[in-house]
Amino acid sequence: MIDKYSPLPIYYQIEEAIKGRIEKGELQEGEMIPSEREYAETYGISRMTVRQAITNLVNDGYLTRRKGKGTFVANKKIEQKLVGLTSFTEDMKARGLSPSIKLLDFKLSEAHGKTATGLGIQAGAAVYEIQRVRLADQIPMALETTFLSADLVKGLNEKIVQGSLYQYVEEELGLSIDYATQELEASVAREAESEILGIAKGSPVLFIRRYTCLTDGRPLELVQSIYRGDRYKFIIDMQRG
Ligand code: 16G
Repeated sequence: MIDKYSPLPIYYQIEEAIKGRIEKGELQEGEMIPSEREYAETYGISRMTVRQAITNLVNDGYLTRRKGKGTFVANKKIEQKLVGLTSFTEDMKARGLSPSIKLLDFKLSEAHGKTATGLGIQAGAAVYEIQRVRLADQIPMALETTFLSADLVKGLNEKIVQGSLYQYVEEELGLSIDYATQELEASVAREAESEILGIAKGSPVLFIRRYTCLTDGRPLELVQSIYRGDRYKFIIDMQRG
């Protein structure tokens, strides 16, 4: 209920009311919320005030606006803690989601420039270049391009990379994965990426680069991933001192 005499601004009270309904599940993911006019009438306030509340909730990621359609409850993002070195398959399973893969490209080519340097191999040496869409419960989450030294990751084929790469590396090849360095950058989806990920062109995405090493010091992989900004959220715990 709105309290016009409260020191809390009315738009804030509306925001809290809508948030509360989302948290209680009275408004479900993907559901269309009432229009500005309906809210204004229900609460006896101006549409401007409602608009302010809705805009704040859109900016905070609780709601999404779809042009010409209305405003909807946003999908809950996958929260990924940046601790420990895990694979996509492990991350999804740990959440009770079912991981799957759509293989877009699998090729053997020659390493040059940064790829060769990054993988610690000679220019011209053979590399696998794999492009995979990573899905959780059938929803595309990320587009991943992986480079691996063909000499190190032996016997790879199209079937294997439709399952967990880390599992193959550890269980089949007996290699021991040690650490990774990861960079995260904000970006927007280009046309091809947006089609693959099922989002609008220009949508926010996270561009991630991972460089992974084995315990014997050999570089295992160079990976470039594009994660959907509307589905993913990375969390880092920090300790002072
Ligand atoms: C994650 C890693 C990727 C790794 C993959 C292995 C990020 C940004 N990337 O997607 O570097 O190759 O896991 O997953 O986290 P898999 O074992 O399920 O194939």
